[in-house]
Amino acid sequence: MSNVATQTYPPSDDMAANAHVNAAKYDAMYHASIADPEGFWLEQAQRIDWMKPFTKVKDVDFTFGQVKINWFADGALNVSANCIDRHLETRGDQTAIIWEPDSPDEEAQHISYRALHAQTCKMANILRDIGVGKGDRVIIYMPMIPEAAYAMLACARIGAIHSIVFAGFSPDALAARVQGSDAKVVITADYAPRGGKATPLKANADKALAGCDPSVKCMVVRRTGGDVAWNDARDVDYTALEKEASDICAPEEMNAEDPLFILYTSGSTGQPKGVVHTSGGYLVYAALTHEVTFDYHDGDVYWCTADVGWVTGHSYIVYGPLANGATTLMFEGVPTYPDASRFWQICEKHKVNQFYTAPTAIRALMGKGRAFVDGCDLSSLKLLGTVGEPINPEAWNWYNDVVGKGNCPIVDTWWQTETGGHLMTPLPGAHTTKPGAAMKPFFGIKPVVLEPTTGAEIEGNDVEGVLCIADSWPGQMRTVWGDHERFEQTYFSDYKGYYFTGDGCRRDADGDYWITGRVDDVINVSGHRMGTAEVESALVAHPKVAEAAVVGFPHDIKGQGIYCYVSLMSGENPSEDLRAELRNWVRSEIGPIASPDMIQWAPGLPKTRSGKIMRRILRKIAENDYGTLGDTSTLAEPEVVDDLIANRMNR
Ligand code: 6R9
Repeated sequence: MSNVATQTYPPSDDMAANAHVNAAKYDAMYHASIADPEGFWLEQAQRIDWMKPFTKVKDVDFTFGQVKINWFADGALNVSANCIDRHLETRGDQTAIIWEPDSPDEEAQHISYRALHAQTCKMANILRDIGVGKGDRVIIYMPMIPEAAYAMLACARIGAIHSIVFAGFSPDALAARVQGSDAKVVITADYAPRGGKATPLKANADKALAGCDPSVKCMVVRRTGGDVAWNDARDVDYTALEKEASDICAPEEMNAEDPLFILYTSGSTGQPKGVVHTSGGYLVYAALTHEVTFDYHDGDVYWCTADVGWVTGHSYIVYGPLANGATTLMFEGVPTYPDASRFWQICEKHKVNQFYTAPTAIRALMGKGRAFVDGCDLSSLKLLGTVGEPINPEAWNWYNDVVGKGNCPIVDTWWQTETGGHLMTPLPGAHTTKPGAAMKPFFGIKPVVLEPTTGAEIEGNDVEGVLCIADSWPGQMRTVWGDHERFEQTYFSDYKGYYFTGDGCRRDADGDYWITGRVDDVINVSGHRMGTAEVESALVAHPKVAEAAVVGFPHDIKGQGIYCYVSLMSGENPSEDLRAELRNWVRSEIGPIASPDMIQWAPGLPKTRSGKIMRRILRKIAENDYGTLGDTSTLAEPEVVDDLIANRMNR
């Protein structure tokens, strides 16, 4: 991807005049946030309601071996009360959530803040009744229905820690997360309608729970009313109980540093990590970034197309928008059902003002042609956002021209599950954008570019290296659930004294930032993070597979595709049937998002003499760029490379 902008886009006069933050204000606020973080965040923390005020803003140590991150640590609050109760007096009848179902023939719902309060309290009371209390873990495995938001907010209300598992994950992946977080309850739905098909979520949960502690309860929301198996001793019928449940539930007083949620995400090694976010700092950061990045104003209708199974859904469908008293749209379906105009139909129908999606969706829709967009009235749109992976300039330009008609600033927001909210993004009233650039650090963020091998800080502009952050911000993850050592090892050991993002970046001649992609063994498939090690361990769990190595390769729509090199057990023969079997195997071990795009039979894998797989070489072959393999003389068996090149699949 090129990272030099041919054309740049300054803020419109209207944006510069009316946005929350213009260029001068950004400079002043950014400077203040770096010069005096305590003063800056003390002031910003006033945007939420505290049950007990804090006396200390920040208590942080990034030193490897003694990493601690605390914000507003002796304050107390309740996140659900901040997202709901405090809005009741001023905007009780305002729509909090617009819910758009999978099928356009089903009616959309408008849920007011008052109704959101009642529904959240009911869910909270039902959870309490089945024994969930402060600090207990609750797994949420749900379609994109309002009850998913009620479940999140209900947990927050009673101080339970939620952990959402994307509904596209397999029973095995669900079971691993139930066990890893030692959850008391799984909240699910009978079925998850998506793109006209219905995933049997309850049946998946049944499979997962068969391998978990028998005390784990399963609470079921009736979404379609379809048939499900029922275990009276374990299953709880939410839809039946909801009718009788009380709609009043006092919010629990929570410490600022009490965990709000755990979200499992892929790393470069082994099992997914449980990223832990806490209450006070996370909410302040999600709310501030939501308001400033999207330039959200009272009365706007805001839509983020993510799923609540990902961090984007946490921060920018639920917590950030609701803390700001916004109207946030939740969509159950997919961009191409019933056809490729669905996103734009929804924008027209609900008069969406800010629209936030992923480059992979933009590329897929771009491929369907502009007629699907042109048929819709998109005049309500004021701003467009992207997240999840680097956006290629072609997709950026299409988004800008065809969707935004040249009138909507594009905010390319770079951040991670670990960061809780945006770390780098242009601000619409302040910054000239460049297609493909994440541009500027958000308030309080000190990005540094390091030389990858020495870790020395690279000063000046027009430089490239690994991206680290020099100091903490309130939305930062606090630990890995149950494994603080792994937290320090993953993020603070490679480059001492810094938070290591795992991304590479370039600071251009103007001092603007471009994210160049992961520098570790994490690949980004359709904006979803996937550890290559996870796919490898799924493959080698198959009885016919001896060894596997997985790398990413450039994919037109997905950004990166999954390329697998597989060595079979001796006596096993490669075949198309076996290929299909392995593909299905990985889908059932992890989920459809991990489905291999290419499986190459590899009689041998290139290894160093010490037995380490040379991924650099495998990446080159998968990229069909084997002319520049570099030095292969340290390989134990250089001839395996010739075989892999001869039989490469991506030509
Ligand atoms: C929010 C989210 C994080 C990784 C991150 C980076 C990539 C996200 C990006 C981007 C370039 C952007 N990424 N946004 N790369 N430009 N605007 O996506 O979280 O699922 O944890 O993924 O995604 O590589 O490190 P998560």
